[in-house]
Amino acid sequence: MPSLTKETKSTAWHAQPLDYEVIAIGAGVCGLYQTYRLQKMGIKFLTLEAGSDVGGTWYWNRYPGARFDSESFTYAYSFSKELLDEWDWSERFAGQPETEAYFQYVAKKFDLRKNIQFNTRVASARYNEENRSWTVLCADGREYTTRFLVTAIGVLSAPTRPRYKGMDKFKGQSFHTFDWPSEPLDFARLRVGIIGTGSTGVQIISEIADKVADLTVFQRRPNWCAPLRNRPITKEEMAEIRASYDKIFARCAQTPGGFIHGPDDRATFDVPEAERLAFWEQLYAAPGFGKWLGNFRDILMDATANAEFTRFMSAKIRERINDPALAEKLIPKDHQFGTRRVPLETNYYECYNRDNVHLVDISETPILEITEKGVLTSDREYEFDLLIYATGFDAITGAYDRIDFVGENGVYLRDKWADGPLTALGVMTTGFPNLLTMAGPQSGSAGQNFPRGIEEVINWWSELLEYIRGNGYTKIEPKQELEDAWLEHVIKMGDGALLGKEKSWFSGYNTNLDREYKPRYLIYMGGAPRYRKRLAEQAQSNYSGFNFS
Ligand code: NA7
Repeated sequence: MPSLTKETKSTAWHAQPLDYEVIAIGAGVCGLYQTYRLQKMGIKFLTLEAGSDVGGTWYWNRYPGARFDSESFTYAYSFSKELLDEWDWSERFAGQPETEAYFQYVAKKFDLRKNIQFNTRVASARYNEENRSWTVLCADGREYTTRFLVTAIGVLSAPTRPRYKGMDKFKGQSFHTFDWPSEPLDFARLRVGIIGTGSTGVQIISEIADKVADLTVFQRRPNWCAPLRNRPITKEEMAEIRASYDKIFARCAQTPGGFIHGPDDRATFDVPEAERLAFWEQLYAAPGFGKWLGNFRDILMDATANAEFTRFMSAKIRERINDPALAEKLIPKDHQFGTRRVPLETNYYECYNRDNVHLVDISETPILEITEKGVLTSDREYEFDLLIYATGFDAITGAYDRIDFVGENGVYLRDKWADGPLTALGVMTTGFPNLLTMAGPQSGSAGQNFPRGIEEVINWWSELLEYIRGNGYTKIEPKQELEDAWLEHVIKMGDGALLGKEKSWFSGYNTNLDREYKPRYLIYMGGAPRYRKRLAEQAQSNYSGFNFS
C-alpha cells in the first residue's frame, strides 16, 4: 500500500489550488446522504467508496438472512417527501436485497453516483497546516487534496476473523460473513460449520438450517435472542405508513435509540407481578426491539429489575427447545438480558430441534485449530465443506485505525486514540482540523437506529459548513475544553447504563485483535434527544466549542 510522504506532490504543491472543498469517505447510509447534501450545496466535492456501488453495510453484508432489526419504515431517509412517496417496503423488516435496492434507488433518483468514485479505498490522509488542507492517498496510488475531510466509514465495517492456528490449511470454502461471495451458494449437499452467534450468526443459522445437509454451530457465549416477528406489508398498510411518516419520525426523534420503541414510563417493581408478566407477554408477541427498548424504564439501568425480565426470557428459551440440557447451553448465564446487542430472530431456537443442526459449546470444548478438513476442538475433529466466520467487527474505531490519519505535528489518529477515543461531540477531535468524523466514536448516531442519527448529524454539519463558508474560514478545530467536557459527559452517561459494560462490540471487546478491549466508551449512551440538544446548543452559540480561522 502506498504511504504518504512529502514527495507525493511537488514541493510547491501547497501553493496550488485544492482539488476539492470536501472529500467524503464512504457511500453507505451516511456517505450517501452526505453526498446528497454536498451536491445540493453546489460545492466541489468527491465521495470515495471502496465498494463497487452504494449501500455500505447493505452492500457488503449479503449473507443469507441479512435483514433489518429496525422497522423498514423507520430506517428510510426522511429528507425527501418524494422519496417517501415513491418507495414501498415489502416487509416490516426488509431483507438485505431490498435494502440494497433502496440505496441504489436513492443514488439513481438524486443522480448521486456522478460524484462518487467507486472501487477506491483510502489508505491515508495527512493534514497540511501550510494551506489548511488534507491530502488523501488512495490504495491505488491516486491522490487528492481537499479543505475538509468527512469520514462516513461505517460503524461495523472492519471485519475481524478469528486467529486460530491452521486457518489457511482448510481445504473447503471459508470466509467471514462480511466477505460473503456474490455468486449463489448451493447449500443442499454442504456440511457447514459456523463460528459466532452474534446477530449475524443468528440470522444465518436461522436462514440456512433447513437448506444445508448438516450445520454445526460453534458457540463461545450465547446471546439473548428475541423474536423479530417479521411479516409482509400490504399495499393498504404501506399507504397508512406513508400517511403517518411525520408521526413515525417524530416518535423516533423522542426515543433514546431513534426507534419507534421507547421505554415504558413505569418502573418494574411499581407494577404488580401479574400485570408485569402480561406486559412482557405482549412485548414478546410484538414485532421488533420492544422487548429490549420498549421495556420498563429501569430494565436497562437496574440489575435487580433486569433480573426479573432475564428470568422471563430464560423461560421463553426453555419453552422453545426440546432438549432441556441443550436449552441451558443456549441461555446466557454470564450476562443479563439486553446488556449486549439483542439479536432478533425468526425460529432461531427451533433450529436446534432439527436433527441436522448441532451445537458445540466451545467454552467447554475449545477450538484448538482449523485443520484441512474442518475444526479440531479439545473433544474431536469436525469435517466441513464450508466454514463461516460470523465473528464480528473491530467496531466503531476499527475503520479509523485502518486508515493512516495524520494530523497536526505528524500525530496519527490511532495513536491519539490508543487509550480510547477522545472527541468533541463525536464529530471532531483536537489536533485534526477540518476532519469531520460522522458516525464516529462517541457520536450519538453510532448506537442508534442509524439513518435517524445520521440525518441529524449530517444536517448539523451541513449548516456548520455553510457557516464556515459564509465567514470565509479555512480552518475549524474543536476547543480542548469541549473535548474534555464531552469525555466527562460520555463517561457519566455510560456509567449509568448496563449496556456497554458487558463484553461485546458496544464496549470494543474483541478477542481477535492484539488487545481485547478498547478503553473508554466507544458509544454515547445519553440517548438521541440529549445528543440532539448538545448539537443544537453548539449551533445556537455560533459553535462556541470550536475555533475558526
Ligand atoms: P458480534 O455481535 O460481535 O458477534 C460475534 C460472534 O462471534 C460472537 O458470538 C462472538 O463470541 C463470536 N466470536 C468472535 N471471535 C471468536 C473466536 N475467535 N472464536 C469463537 N467465537 C468468536 O458480531 P455480529 O457480526 O454477529 O453482529 C455485529 C452487529 O451487526 C450486530 O450487533 C448488529 O448491529 C449488526 P463472544 O460473544 O465474543 O464470546
